[in-house]
Amino acid sequence: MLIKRPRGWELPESEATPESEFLNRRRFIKGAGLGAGAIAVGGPLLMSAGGSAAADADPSAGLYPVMRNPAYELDRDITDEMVASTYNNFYEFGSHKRIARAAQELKIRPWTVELAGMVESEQTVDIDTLLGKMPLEERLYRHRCVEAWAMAVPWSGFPMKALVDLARPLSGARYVVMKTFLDPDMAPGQKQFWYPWPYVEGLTIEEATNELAFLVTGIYGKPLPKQFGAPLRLAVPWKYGFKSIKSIVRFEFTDKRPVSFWEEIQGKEYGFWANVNPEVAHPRWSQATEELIGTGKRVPTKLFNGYGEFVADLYKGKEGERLWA
Ligand SMILES: Nc1nc2c(c(=O)[nH]1)N[C@H]1C(S)=C(S)[C@@H](COP(=O)(O)O)O[C@H]1N2
Ligand SMILES: [Mo]
Repeated sequence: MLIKRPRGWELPESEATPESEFLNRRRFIKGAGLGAGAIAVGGPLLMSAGGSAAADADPSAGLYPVMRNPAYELDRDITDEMVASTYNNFYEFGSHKRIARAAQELKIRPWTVELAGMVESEQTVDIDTLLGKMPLEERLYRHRCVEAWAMAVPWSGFPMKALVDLARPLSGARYVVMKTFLDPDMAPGQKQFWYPWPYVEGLTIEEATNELAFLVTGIYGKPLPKQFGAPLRLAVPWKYGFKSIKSIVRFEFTDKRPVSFWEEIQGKEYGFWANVNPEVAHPRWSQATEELIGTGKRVPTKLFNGYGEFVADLYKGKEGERLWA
């Protein structure tokens, strides 16, 4: 009722708002004194997909929506917002898909991010300061879970390269290790002592600075709902979904390859590289096709999840390694 306007993902590609007009409209909205609150209230109340309707206003709400970068095209429809928002993997809140409600317990402010290890000087950055510095944009990305389901969503965020530049790694650094928060009282899944909490993931510096590596802060034109890994999660769409770590509190630069969460639990099934490949089966199922959640459709899986043109060169000369899953 406040501002009736279609948002980017509600339009067919061909009708997407040209940049200039988009910016003018944002200026108009700001000028008219309608702040973040107005825009957030206009959207569907998916924050409360989990019930706790008092969904504390996210202080970053005024930053969204952000302009779409048209470089990343989809070959499928965007997944319905309610479907994507209620089908998540976030083991900190349960080892099944319906964790959206439980995940509302995640406290996302105050939130700081450490840039540590082999860097010129270690820093701890407040998330809202970080958001103010980083070049926010929207990207349509596919996401392919190793369990053979997939979605396609409009993430908002910034290239991971911008964060690596902010961190100023030393020349000897070869990997970036990322960690999720550790707070078993808030996230009951972390009381399951047989998992090696906190969740850890890693990329090489070359992967982290590849243009596709994206740090996500929003989705569907709004701040990231908690179940997606607010306030900061990774999206590396050419790799299986478990690499895309949620709710990150620390980036550590190192010269040693880390052992990631799933690799530690079951190294035979989940490796470090975990690039999508339809021809390399998981030990317990085929990776040839994937289910597009919410549609009842299965489609063929693509090498590198269809992103080979961006990332295949990263793996030249590494053919002897276990590059796939
Ligand atoms: N901290 C953390 N990050 C995580 C996970 C998790 O359980 N905990 N699950 C991973 C897996 S297996 C997938 S498929 C994606 C799911 O992201 P989505 O819920 O936004 O679709 O998050 C990944 N990141
Ligand atoms: Mo996954």
